[in-house]
Amino acid sequence: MKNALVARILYEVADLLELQDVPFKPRAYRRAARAVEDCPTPIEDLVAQGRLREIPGVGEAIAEKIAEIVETGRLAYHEELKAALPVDLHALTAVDGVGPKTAKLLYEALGVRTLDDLERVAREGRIRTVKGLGEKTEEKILRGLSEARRAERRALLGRALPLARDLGRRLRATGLFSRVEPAGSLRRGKETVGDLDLLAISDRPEEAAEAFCSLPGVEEVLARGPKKASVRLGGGLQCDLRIVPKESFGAALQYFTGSKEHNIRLRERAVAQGLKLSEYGLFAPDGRAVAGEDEEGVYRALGLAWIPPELREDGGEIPAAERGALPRLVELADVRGDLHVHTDLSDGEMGLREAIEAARAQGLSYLAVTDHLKFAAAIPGLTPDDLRRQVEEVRRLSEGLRGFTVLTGVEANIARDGSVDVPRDLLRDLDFVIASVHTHLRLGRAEMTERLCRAVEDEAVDALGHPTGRLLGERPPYEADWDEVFRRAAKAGTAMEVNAHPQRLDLPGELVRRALEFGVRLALGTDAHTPSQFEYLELAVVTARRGWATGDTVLNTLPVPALLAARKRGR
Ligand code: DGT
Ligand code: CA
Ligand code: CA
Ligand code: ZN
Repeated sequence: MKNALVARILYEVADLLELQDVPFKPRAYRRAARAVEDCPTPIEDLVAQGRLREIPGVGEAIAEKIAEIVETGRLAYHEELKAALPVDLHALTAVDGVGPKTAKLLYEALGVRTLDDLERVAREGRIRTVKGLGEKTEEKILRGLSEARRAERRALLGRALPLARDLGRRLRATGLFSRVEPAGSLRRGKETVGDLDLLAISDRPEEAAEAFCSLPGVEEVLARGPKKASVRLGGGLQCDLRIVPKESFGAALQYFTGSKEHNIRLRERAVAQGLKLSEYGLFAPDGRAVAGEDEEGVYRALGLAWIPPELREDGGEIPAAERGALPRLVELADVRGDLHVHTDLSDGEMGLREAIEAARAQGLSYLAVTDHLKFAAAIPGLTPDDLRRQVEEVRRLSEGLRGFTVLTGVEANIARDGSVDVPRDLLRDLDFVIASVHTHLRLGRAEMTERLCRAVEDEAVDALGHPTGRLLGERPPYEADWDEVFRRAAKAGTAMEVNAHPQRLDLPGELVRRALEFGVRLALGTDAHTPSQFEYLELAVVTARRGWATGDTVLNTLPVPALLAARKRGR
């Protein structure tokens, strides 16, 4: 799968064009880059099938360029543009506070080409000496650097999952494997993964390893053997494949799923029972295998219910499994609707009808249109009049639909003082109101806490959108007293969103768990801006599961009438 490579080059082209003050084109390249990045189908398949034009934002010119990248691994046009600014723009602009313009200034004034260079000049206090930049920028860059460093080494779950699925499909198609399953942090649904771990059974392990090492997208073979093979994929991510015998598959799956902390606890438990647990099986003192072929058997022999991988973080899951008190976690199939969707009336890339079709294709029976309200002249968003027209259109359209409901809604902004800009006269017509922070992200802890509390206590607000504001690999969560926010949200009856965007996954799993302890309910939202982004829903579900969420804590497992009644404003 070469989507990451293609997206990266297109993003750089956009940045480079922008630096030359070329109008319109940067936006077009960026849009195409985002669509390729978000596209769960391998881009090389679309090229081969002549289907590139199906991707939103990809016209003839960009389609040709994508084909060139897929075929040759590079783009001549990109290299021409790059001659003027020979720096690692992709890595540099991943740092919060560094856009293309800043990268250019830093290159011209200080010769910054790489993240290492950037870190050096920032630490030496030289960024503030550059004309046009200042102490504030320097501080922001220093803060952003550590996040970007972490991201450099880890991949977003939302990008890694389709990649791993594609590899799995290709391996199965060789006919050399009787089983291929994801393991590691990927299987646990961790928000970022250090590498992809795959586990397989094969009768012909030598050939199987060979097939793995020659998959498209493999850039370098790090190890090749009949038990373990390791490759580096384009984009830098490593993938480990372990081939194990059928009789120890369950033990290996358990072992390589981890987490390490969970495994340590489990091994201690085995030892206490006079057993030995390893990746090969669970063994009695006489060497007899007690379990190993399937994972359930391993847990059962240790006196435990099978533990969903998302819970295997040594967070009390083992005692709960012992008592038979594991929660029945929410599942993708339980979710009936999407509570956060953007259309082309604000900054989305799809029309309302397209959104409905895509949501239906995901098996959903409703969605809430939650376009942005305009809060700054330069940012796309709805005026109150636009919103009024949209409400009417949604009502009209919804009447003609069978088996699908479109809810009206809005994503409002939380001002610095915690007030929310929903047009109050429209409130009765809005089925679902999300309020999110989009400005003044760096307030002190006390001020941010009060701001969020005031917003969740607003009678108009049904859910707090992407509550912590984190952008994985780019910026940390806001400073806030989350216990206080959850306590007051629970009291007010306001839900917390679990935003499914791969870079957000917000609330994060740990905070989902905390919020649930306070009795807060969850609203899962894809934040989809394009049709293919409805597939992100799974990521919100996995994140909620990591927070021990059951189906009844999630608003959108409810059918529409029950959902409307369960909202704060329905009570
Ligand atoms: P990652 O790749 O950093 O996102 O995290 P993981 O959890 O996928 O870690 P990884 O790839 O190093 O190893 C995969 C699993 O193998 C890990 O979750 C648990 C198991 N494992 C690896 N090393 C050890 C170890 O030293 N002790 C134990 N008990 N388990 C280990
Ligand atoms: Ca791993
Ligand atoms: Ca690994
Ligand atoms: Zn949104």
